[in-house]
Amino acid sequence: MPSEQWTHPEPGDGPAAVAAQPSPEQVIAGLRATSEGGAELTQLLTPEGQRVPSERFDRYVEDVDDETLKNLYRDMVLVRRADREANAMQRQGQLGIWVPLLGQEAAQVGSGRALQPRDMAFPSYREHGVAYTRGIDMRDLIGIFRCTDHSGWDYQAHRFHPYTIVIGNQVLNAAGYAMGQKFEGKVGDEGGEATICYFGDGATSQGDVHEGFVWAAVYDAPLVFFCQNNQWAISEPTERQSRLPLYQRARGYGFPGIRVDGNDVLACLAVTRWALEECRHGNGPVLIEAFTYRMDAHTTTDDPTRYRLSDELEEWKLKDPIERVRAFLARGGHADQAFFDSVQAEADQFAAELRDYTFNMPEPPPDRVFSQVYAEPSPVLEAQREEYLSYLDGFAAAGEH
Ligand SMILES: Cc1ncc(C[n+]2csc(CCOP(=O)(O)OP(=O)(O)O)c2C)c(N)n1
Ligand SMILES: [Mg+2]
Repeated sequence: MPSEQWTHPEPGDGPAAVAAQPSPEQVIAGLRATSEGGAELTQLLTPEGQRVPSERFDRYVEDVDDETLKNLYRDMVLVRRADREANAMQRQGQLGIWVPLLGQEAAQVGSGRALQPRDMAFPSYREHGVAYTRGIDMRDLIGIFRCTDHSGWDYQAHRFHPYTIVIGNQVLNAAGYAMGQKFEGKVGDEGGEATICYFGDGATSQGDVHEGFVWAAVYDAPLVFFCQNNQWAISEPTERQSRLPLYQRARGYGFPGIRVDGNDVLACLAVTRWALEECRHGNGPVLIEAFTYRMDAHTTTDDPTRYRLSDELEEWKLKDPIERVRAFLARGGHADQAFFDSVQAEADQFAAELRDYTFNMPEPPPDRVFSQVYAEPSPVLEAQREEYLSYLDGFAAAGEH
């Protein structure tokens, strides 16, 4: 049955909603369409851990020796372990919400490790792995999800902007920032600066993303648009975003687009290095579509069993980003069991520290919202602060009687 006939029901169990549900056959037909990246997928490491030579991209990972690859493996294991710990902490009532990155470790670590310290990154809300590569302590990140912080890091120091929840909005910010880099003459040679902007497949339907594409294109801004196509925008599949592969959209704006295997850390590193190099030299922007899969729920408030079959997840488990590096390292004798055990032990320790910190995180005073909005206090804000504090005092006084 053609996919045009698919509709997605509003929440509810009425007959109309049930009739609108795709049949398992329709879902399986869609599965075939979305689980393969197609011939255009750039891949350097197969899901089985075989190295695939690439005439175009091998030169971008020439320096990746056994030690570097082991470090990339370690990065991904640590980030996944922290992600799983945070997910569990939300279930235990310690976090208000968590946004899992499970399955997207290679896209995030590979692209994040391609950046130079001077480059700027604009994330959405799932980029914990990129944050880690920018030197942000996971403990500083967790406050957002415990609702004690809006953003726990100095974005200038880390060259990593605060998380953006409004879908696609950061693309405009990144386009403006990258135009600034261009205007200030920070582009033109090997030492040039570039910006990378992360967003999802669903975000490509937002006006902000299109506007960002247009501005960046016509000003040749040094901007790498890094779209993590994890196949889902909450419950909406990619067929509801685009009739053609997302990377091909770049052509309509006049810049190159490329699809990379987002579960292949080596390919993500190589392709992002290439794209950044293009940007540094003034040949930006570039769109990268990292073809990957969100293996967990959209957030801890979501239940993916309502809208997708577990077959899909099972299929993507065979393409796990960590397992293929492990297979490559083990098969080639580049790493032994002691190495894998030590990484696991380190990851457990990393998670334990995150848990310990979260449980003992100091609660900010209630008037903090007034002290961290503007650089300078103002009489109006000060009056509001006083009013709020005396309002809270009213509860304390009432409790005494
Ligand atoms: C402007 C706006 N509209 C709607 C939402 C609600 N919302 C939050 S996440 C999301 C889906 C985003 O999907 P995608 O861009 O694929 O990113 P992913 O979550 O898969 O990483 C939506 C619609 C929002 N945050 N902002
Ligand atoms: Mg998505």
